Amino acid sequence: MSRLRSHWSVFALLAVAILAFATHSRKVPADSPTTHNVMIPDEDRFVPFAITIHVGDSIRWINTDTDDHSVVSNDAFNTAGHRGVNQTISGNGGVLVLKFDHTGVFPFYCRFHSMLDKANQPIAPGPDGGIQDSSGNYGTPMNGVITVVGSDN
Ligand SMILES: [Cu+2]
Repeated sequence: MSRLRSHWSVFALLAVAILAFATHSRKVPADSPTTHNVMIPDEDRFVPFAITIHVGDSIRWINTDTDDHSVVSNDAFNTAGHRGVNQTISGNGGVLVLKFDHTGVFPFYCRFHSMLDKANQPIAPGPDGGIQDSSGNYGTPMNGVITVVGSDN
């Protein structure tokens, strides 16, 4: 093979490799829809507490506790859609899936383990509400927050 032809085949091979890489990269966009799990363990909490997802992604809440829990949206601060959510997730494997098509913040509570007013706003834990432990102290409500980034569909 001549020196010139050899250079050309190396160039052609490189071009094919770059093209294949570029095509492959385009087929796996960063915003391909994903379903993220938020677990409820054998305790009154959501894990993770805070999660950031992309527009078009879904959240799947899975209740592995023996008690029922719920997802209630906070209307005042909910900019990510799904206003007025009030869904029970049964104990021992209950599941709730919500898809998010808008950017924003979605704070949510469990209505059984938070003290909420009529507009689903949390009321500060205290003598009038909240979770009271055996020693009489009031703890934080069971809640979590989803931040949706990207561009609105
Ligand atoms: Cu709960």
